Amino acid sequence: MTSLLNNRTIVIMGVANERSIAWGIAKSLNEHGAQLIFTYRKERSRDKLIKLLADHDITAKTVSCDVLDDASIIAAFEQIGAEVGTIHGLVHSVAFAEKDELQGEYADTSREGYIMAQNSSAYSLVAVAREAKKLMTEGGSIVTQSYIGAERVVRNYNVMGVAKAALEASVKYLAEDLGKYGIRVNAISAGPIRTLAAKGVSGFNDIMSTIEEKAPLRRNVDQEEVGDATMFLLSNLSRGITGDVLHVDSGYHIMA
Ligand code: NDP
Ligand code: N5H
Repeated sequence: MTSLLNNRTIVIMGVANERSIAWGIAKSLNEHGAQLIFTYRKERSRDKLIKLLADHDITAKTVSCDVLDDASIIAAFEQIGAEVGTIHGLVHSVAFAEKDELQGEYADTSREGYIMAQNSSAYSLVAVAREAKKLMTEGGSIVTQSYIGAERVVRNYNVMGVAKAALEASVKYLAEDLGKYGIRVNAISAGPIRTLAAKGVSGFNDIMSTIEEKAPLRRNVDQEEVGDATMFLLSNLSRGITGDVLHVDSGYHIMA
């Protein structure tokens, strides 16, 4: 395997279990020589992470971070700074919306549900980018995870679509702010992948079938494909790319 990320330290947020997109990313970054640090919210996620790391012979620190809490974010990045000094990359693979908001009409979204989705899924990128920047003293690359529901109306995605639209706009504004420090900010827009967050959400199976029927590649994507594309955006190979959204979706987004 190549060493595209040798001597790069990268923070990964959002591994809940082996199915997480963030875990697919972790495997790719590890294969390419990166030193990894993980943040988690729930103790259950930390326990899963520790087992996954042991099973894959990866040595990495795990740090607690709830993206709804500024003090927790600041403490997490202070701890990361104390451990490693400089970081070169950040993977933001975190989102949350209450289940009731992910069905029925968007018009029925509650104020609390709207704020929760925006806070967890969009503002969280702004807050963590600000802290990560302090540790990116040699430049860096930040990558977040979006979905086509940011661009078009996808049934049931509702409040999360509006949060992802804010996330993608934040990618552009952050790219402009951080570009002068040699820090790039991009998003991946992944096709549907069966993960814990996707579990039990209405319409997920139908959307997977639609991709098999309509996407140019006539198949769904997996965590490894998103992992490799994220690795590219974190590596020097993508050094001229910032403020962009790269679709890893079997080409589905080009179809009418
Ligand atoms: P997972 O359930 O594996 O990951 C979601 C993660 O979000 C969990 O690790 C969870 O941590 C974390 N999280 C939620 N709220 C918080 C919080 N307040 N603070 C810290 N962490 C939090 O699902 P995915 O891998 O599917 O999701 C990762 C990203 O990919 C999300 O942004 C999602 O929108 C996006 N995406 C997913 C697609 C899919 O089809 N699966 C398609 C396109 C984009 P914990 O459990 O510890 O709280
Ligand atoms: C059109 C669709 C299907 C319908 C909408 C799904 C939206 C999913 C996104 C959010 C992140 C799911 C979510 O927050 C679920 C929670 O209410 C309940 N689950 C949890 O709390 C679990 C335990 C934890 C781990 O989850 C989180 N989030 O912390 C979209 C799909 C085709 C694609 C998809 C699933 C996109 C996406 O953004 O994830």
